[in-house]
Amino acid sequence: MLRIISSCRLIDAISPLLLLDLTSGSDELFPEPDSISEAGFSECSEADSITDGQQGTSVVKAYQSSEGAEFVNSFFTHSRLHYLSTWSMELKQFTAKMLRLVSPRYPLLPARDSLRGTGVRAVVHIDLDCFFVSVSIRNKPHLKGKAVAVTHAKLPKTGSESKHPTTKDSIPKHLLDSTSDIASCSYAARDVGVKNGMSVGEAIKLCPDLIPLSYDFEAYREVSQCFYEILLQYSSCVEAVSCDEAFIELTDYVSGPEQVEDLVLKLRSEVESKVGCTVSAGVAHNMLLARMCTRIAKPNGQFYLPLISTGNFLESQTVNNLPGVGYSTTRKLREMSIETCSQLRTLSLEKLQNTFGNKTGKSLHDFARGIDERVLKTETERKSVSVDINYGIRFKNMSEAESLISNLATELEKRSCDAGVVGGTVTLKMKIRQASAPKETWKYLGHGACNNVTRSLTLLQPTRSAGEMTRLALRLLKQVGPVASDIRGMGLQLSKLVLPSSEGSSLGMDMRAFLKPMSDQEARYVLHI
Ligand code: DCP
Ligand code: MG
Ligand code: MG
Repeated sequence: MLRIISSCRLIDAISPLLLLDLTSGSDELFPEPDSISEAGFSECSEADSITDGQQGTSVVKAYQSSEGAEFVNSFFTHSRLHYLSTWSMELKQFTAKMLRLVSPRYPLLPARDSLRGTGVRAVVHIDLDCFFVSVSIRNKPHLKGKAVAVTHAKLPKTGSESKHPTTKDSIPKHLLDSTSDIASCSYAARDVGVKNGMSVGEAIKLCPDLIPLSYDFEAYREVSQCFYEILLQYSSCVEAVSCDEAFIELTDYVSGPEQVEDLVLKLRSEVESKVGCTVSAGVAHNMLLARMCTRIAKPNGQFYLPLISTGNFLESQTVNNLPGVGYSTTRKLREMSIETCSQLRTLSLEKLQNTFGNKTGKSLHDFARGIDERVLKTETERKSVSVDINYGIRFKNMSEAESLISNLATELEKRSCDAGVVGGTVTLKMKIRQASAPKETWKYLGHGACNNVTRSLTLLQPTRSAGEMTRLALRLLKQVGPVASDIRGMGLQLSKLVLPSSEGSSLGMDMRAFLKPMSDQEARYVLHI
């Protein structure tokens, strides 16, 4: 039987259709992993434009060689995608390390008593509700339940919430035109159609009372850390996904569905009481279904899907609810008249693989049937270090592109040093305006429709020297030979990572993470346990 539990409601035996109605709204609930990749070279990468959408008042201005280093600095200080990808990597490393060092608060049950004995898993996907907003309003109780959004846009001042415009006609035109995006919005804002990732202009038309809040990156990082510290006390099998999202496996800690639900309820209340933000969870027998269940559980709820109800559950799901199915896959499937998982099941594996390639085709085939054999990834291995900018690039000539490459290489050297690695392959990534795309992008200083071009060189000796990486990247730039004014984004990446030879490059990366001295934060956590 399907069941929703939230802190204020418990609904038994509810129909899947009704469940979907309860949660309709955002389709950004499960951003595909690459939509928060710092590279931003994904379908929805326009998200990192650091602007309030008004010419001349953007936080980061167009690149100029004379201010190249400051540009790069300023870009990364304001880029939320940069923070998100950095945190995600740090939290993966923290989780992997702590899992080796500490035991969770709850003892494993003997195999015959635990769910493991039954062969059915209890996988939990957990995600904080409107994370940036929740953190920002923790100490602002008067904003609870209101339509609030976190954005760079300079809407009427925070703190004067009662004074800001209440009708569409009284909103200044520049705000209605603002292309700045909304990183996170409250559920009250979602009720009137506002979504994460929407432009402020669009959002304010739907919700003239929208209350803007600025970013508080330090607080987000702090809350994430605390969130993970709590998760690690519930299981020795935790996969960090992002700053507000993780999988935890409870198979060895519970003997049946009721126990799972109780433990998840306990975990959620602990998160809420310790970090002051609500969290939702999906529980199922595999990662795919657990993730899909969280969507239904939101906000501030949990949703448990018994194995026996899987078929019914999938009947009601549209293909874009499947993790990893983004805009272009959904569109391609729609062209084939496929909108739901049950329709997807009518396509043969062969047909799917011919259309989408072997890997994606197989995933689509399995996911449509609720099949997912993945186990949680508790170890992490860093594969690359990169620096990418896809905002504010409007070069007048090639020497500006060359100067950005040199500044990116300096930043890449710094990041590689921080990560303690050198790399054998240097890759230059570029976003180049598509011939049909207008020169003036819809989003001020955004990248618009682009072709992504990457070129790599592999070295005999691994490096992280800014000078050497610049030299190689300039060679690659010459190979591509783009028109300077068509370049809209540039990135440098170092891969085939090894330890610098003085530290013994025979060790694997995760072994290295283990040997690294504990940070204060990690030590605090271990002591706390
Ligand atoms: N985020 C962002 N830009 C993206 C994706 C995410 O700024 N492209 C940030 C803002 C979100 C946070 O990461 O608050 C977590 O992302 P979620 O997808 O979990 O979105 P929310 O937590 O805001 O909402 P939900 O309740 O749907 O999880
Ligand atoms: Mg979230
Ligand atoms: Mg999330």
